[in-house]
Amino acid sequence: MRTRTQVGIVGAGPAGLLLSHLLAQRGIDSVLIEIRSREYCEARQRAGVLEAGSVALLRAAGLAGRLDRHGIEHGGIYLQFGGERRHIDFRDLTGKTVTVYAQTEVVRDLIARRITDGGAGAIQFSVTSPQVADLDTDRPVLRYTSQDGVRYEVSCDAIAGCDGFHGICRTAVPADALTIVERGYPYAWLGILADVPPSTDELIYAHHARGFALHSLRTPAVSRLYLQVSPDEDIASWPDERIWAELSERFALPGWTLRPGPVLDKSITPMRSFVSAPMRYGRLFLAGDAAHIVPPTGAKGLNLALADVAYLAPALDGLLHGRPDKAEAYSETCLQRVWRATHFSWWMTTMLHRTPGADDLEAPLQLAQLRYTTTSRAAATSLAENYTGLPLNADSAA
Ligand code: RFL
Ligand code: PHB
Repeated sequence: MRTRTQVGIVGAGPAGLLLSHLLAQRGIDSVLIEIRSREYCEARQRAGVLEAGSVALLRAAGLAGRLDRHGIEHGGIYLQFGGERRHIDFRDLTGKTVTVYAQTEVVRDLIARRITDGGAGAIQFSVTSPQVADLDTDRPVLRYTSQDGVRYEVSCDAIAGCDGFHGICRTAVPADALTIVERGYPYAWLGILADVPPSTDELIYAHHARGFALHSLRTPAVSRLYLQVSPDEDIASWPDERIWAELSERFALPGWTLRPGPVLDKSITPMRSFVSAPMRYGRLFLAGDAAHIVPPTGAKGLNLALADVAYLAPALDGLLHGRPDKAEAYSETCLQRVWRATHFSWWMTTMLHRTPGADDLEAPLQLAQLRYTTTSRAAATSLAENYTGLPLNADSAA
């Protein structure tokens, strides 16, 4: 079946969902396709920290009803190293905060709103054989087979590739039109969701001779914790008791105990830095993880995805109405922010993780940097400014 829309969007993660909402608010039609089911998208455990700018963006887009009720504002983080736990006070250093609100909740809110506004067909879940073509023409094409088996060919003015790191959009660009920069790290994160109140009032990032650990949370009753493990680690060799024992050891401080509880979800995530540039090829615009990946230590991935589409929506609006300047600036504008976050995430990651087989220099350098970051107001402010987020491009709020 041949149909027509203004913007074809591939992927119903945070980037694709927010883009379709921002376009609808501007009176622009989109078709949003997703290979997974709604239930899968709503259950996938991922990020938990929203920058102040991301919260402001969701509020301005009328999407913050539940976020404002259930999000937990945090005014800092702890850095733990060498037997001490030091607080970095974001409010004092920058006047800004972050909000703990799970990506699963952001995605649930966005899906519910798109379906309320656009009807049950606003998002095509569980599609198969998605394809994009004719990207270097002004009528790019999106093809897919719907859940009920109908093959669609959608003629578009532009296509947004919001299909994450493993999607089809980036790989549809001729290889010689992209420059890819990538580094894999020799460690991974084993993450758990636990049905137990957090043992801390703010996130703890812990440096330890046995490897990094992070104590985060989802709600006052649910904790989220991570352990540095080897990238080829078999999750079967990590029964719950072993995970809690290892976490307790890495977070240990006199007079403090980690409360264990039932594990609700368990997974291992590899870590990489990846940037593919430019973020545009003809009428295809890449956004979020489709174009760039950061290791999760800086809590930046979700925030970058939201920032990309906050700029992309007005850029596409302009492109469709004879004002292509923002579309032309899209890639460069986003990449500046992406590279800042790539540096910050790399810096946090390499300061806190133990490299297997590292020489004797690594740990003392890390400890010196951690001590400096927690005792120099200038150094602490730099961390706080990057963690709470640099301002969105001025145009993006328009
Ligand atoms: P997503 O969320 O991967 O969504 C892409 C969607 O596209 C679908 N898809 C396709 N659909 C149609 N056709 C195809 N061919 C398709 N191929 C794929 C997928 O099913 C999916 O629904 O990308 P998006 O929207 O760019 O969002 C990016 C974020 O999800 C990601 O950057 C963050 O989760 C990263 N991240 C964190 N970011 C933060 O800002 N703060 C954090 O605290 C944080 N913690 C994390 C994280 C990521 C983690 N993992 C698991 C990678 C912690 C972890 C453990
Ligand atoms: C999380 O809560 O999932 C989380 C928090 C901070 C990070 C990464 C993940 O740096």
